[in-house]
Amino acid sequence: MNVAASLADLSPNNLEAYWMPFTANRQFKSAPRLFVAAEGMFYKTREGREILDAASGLWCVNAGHCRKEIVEAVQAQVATMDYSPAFQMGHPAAFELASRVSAIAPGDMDHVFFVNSGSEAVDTALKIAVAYHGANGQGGRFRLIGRERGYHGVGFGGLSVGGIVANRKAFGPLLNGSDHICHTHNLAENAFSRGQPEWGGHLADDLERLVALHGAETIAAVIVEPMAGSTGVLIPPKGYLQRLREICDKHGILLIFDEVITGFGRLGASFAAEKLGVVPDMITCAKGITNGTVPMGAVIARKHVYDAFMNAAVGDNTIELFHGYTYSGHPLACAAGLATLDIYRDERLFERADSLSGYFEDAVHSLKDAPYVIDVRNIGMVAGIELEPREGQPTARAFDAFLELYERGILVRTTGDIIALSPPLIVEETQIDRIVDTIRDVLKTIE
Ligand code: PXG
Repeated sequence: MNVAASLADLSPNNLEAYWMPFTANRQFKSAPRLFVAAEGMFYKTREGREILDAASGLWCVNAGHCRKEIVEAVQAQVATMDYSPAFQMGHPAAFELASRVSAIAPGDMDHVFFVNSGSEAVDTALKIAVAYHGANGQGGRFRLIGRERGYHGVGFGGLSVGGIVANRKAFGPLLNGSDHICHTHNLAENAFSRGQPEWGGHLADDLERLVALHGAETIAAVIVEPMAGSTGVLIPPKGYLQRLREICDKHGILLIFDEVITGFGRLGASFAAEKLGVVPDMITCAKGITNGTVPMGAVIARKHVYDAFMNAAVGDNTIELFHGYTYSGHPLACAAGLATLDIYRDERLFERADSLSGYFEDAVHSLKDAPYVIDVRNIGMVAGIELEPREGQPTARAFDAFLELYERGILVRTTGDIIALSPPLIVEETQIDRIVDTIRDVLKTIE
């Protein structure tokens, strides 16, 4: 294969120019891990080893790798029309994809703004929220509320509402007026919960604290991940999201669900909002919208949000929202998105995820007695296995487990001392067993 041949002579010096994102560059370049091909549930490494993908790449390849229909759709599109201007012009696939996405979104979430990543989706949704209130004559609502241990990408908006200290602390003052409610993670109350924990729904009331502190009339929106992925699979306690919705309604605050990870089947339904029965005002999504094949993200907005902009703009030629990207609704991304949605529908992958989640739950909870395991938690086709940190060296034990699992042919994601599993929704039961058995063996061998 050409790619493999051209990579075969990579020496460490050739790795120097690429400044890798969210990666220990020096560690990586001293012992590189390079993928050169992928198919179905597997990656192939430069050395020719097969690696079982228990992470859907980075939570995005929900239908498995290199799906023929998606590959062919992208190939056909690039040969027909490479690019179409995103502003003041359109192309049919963007309209069709928007209709298809809104059709699987809950309630009246029937307008879709395309972007190119989860970070852009978040910053777009935050801007829409502030401008929405302005359009409704409430320009005093500028505050954006996130949650501790939230991850909303790496733009300044997403960082400001995000709650991961390592991501924030190097970047100076963030957005004025951003604040955070408390997170819901509590091992003392909820360790080894299966599905949504019983304890913690009341933590949504922390939003009332911020309303009392700042005044509701200054708050534009609250953004949360229905299930927080990046900080280690934090599952919403029962009643928590419902309560957030009630408090937002009471105070006229928009509720945004960041479904970059939970969108497109991960929890066993189109969106977490659908699965958990709470309709936000906006959903941000990315990743699984194109099965990770071409970068794309989107903001899905309820009718009242879109209508506010249409009604406020004076004159038919007025641009209603001064926002967008050169590559919003890129033809290749739209082609990939349409082919991806076809696969999700035709193979009933969201339903498959739902019906497989019980088997997955039993399998991951069998790790309860494995060395160092202090919690196992799961929802849909996601699980978090939390390890006791090594004394004085937080994250080191999980990173060692990650490296050893890779040596044994399994790709997982680790964050802090948590191993996160989110396999493609086509995963077989025997592959789930192999993932879990290998984790158990690895935990017996690492310190
Ligand atoms: N919001 C959420 C909830 C995310 O999970 C983003 C926004 C940003 O998306 P982009 O496309 O800008 O990266 C994300 C991304 C991990 C991991 O290991 C998670 C993400 C990305 C990479 C790694 O948990 N989530």
